[in-house]
Amino acid sequence: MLLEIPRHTEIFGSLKLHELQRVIKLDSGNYDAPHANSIPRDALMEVLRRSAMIIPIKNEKIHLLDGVLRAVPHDTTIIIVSNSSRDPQDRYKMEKDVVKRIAELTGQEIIMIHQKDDGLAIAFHDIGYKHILDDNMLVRDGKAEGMIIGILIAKAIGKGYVGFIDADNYIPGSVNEYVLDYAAGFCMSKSPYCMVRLAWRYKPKVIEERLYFRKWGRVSESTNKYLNMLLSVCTNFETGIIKTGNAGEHAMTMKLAEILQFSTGYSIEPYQFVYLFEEFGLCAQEHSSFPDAVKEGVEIFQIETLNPHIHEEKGEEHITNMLLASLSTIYHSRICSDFVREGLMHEIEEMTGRREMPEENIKMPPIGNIDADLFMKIIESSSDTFKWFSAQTSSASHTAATFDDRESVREVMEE
Ligand SMILES: Nc1nc2c(ncn2[C@@H]2O[C@H](COP(=O)(O)OP(=O)(O)O)[C@@H](O)[C@H]2O)c(=O)[nH]1
Ligand SMILES: [Mg+2]
Repeated sequence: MLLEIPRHTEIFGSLKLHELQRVIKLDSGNYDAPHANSIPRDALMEVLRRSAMIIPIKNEKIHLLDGVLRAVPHDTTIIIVSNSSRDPQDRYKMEKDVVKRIAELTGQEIIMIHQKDDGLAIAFHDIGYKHILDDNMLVRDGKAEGMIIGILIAKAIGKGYVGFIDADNYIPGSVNEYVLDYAAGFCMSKSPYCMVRLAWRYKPKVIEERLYFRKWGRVSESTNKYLNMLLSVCTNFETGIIKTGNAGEHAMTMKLAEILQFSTGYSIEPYQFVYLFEEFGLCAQEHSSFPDAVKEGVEIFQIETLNPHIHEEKGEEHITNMLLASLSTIYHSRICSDFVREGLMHEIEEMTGRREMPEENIKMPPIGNIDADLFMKIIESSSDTFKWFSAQTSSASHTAATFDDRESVREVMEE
């Protein structure tokens, strides 16, 4: 793959924020271009083998999930965390049927679990991570909560990289590109603490019966503006470098995933920036709980995809809620200044007609100290919905963790 070399990089404490890079060519063979980042095919494949793609899903069209599953490269493990309804129609069962068929046809390793599984709640309870549980002692609703489950499973099966793919994507070819873009980002990184965030070249919409290739949506525009303002005020140098504040499609090294704090629901993505600013920005370094990351540095790549992004339109209320959650996460940051807060308040007033900032989003601490093998063992023994499809001939590698009871895997395939 050939990618532009970023012309500019913002350095903020231990953070390296690279400017948006465009994909010049998706498959460039092994051509070593003098004025671009050239990533050889083999290097991409090696990263894919050590990656898991996590698909959070809640009541999406089954056709869309089917397309997404077919698009993820074979050597990457897929982890589906579903919060879909089970009653009156059991949508999880429908999802499981599709997954089973694809796994049997393709031999790809696919793991799936339901977010509201009692056994999952028991696992979180027993390993002492109750921050993710609700008042009923089940895992709380929310996309972030689903993502954390996926990260822990990926850790247990020894993956070094995790990426996230939404289940409501209409273009399988785009999904295939996202996975390769993630791998390219990791290949460019000089630090083991690395995040890759994608920006769409276009997000097409039908306007007056014509397809209009829109560049930015309302939520991204506003979130990016205030994240840039937060950064500018901290460094005293104005910047517009952040273009991926709400990037649902993003990936990170397991080392970075282990030290991130998470914010609930849809606020998870913008909060990743806020948290990284707080933890690794200028003022925070001396007191960091993660001296290794401070020393190595945290690198963030932003890649503009070649393919357009077409996903399910979820309506105005969804957009407003997502924007409120994003802005609130910036407002409540401990490094947010009065100047930025005033701007945020004004934005919210324009949007809702009320001068009222939503409450602070729930935060969940880093998962680095969790014994992921134990977590997985508890799930395997007490979960009703956990399924692990893996053909014995699959080339997927389980590098760090191996399981005594791989028998159960075979059982699943024979079911
Ligand atoms: N596991 C899980 N996934 C969720 C939840 N809520 C949303 N999702 C999924 O998260 C992905 C992104 O959500 P979506 O509503 O499309 O948000 P948007 O694309 O950012 O507007 C989709 O695949 C959703 O089905 C949840 O509570 N749990
Ligand atoms: Mg979506």
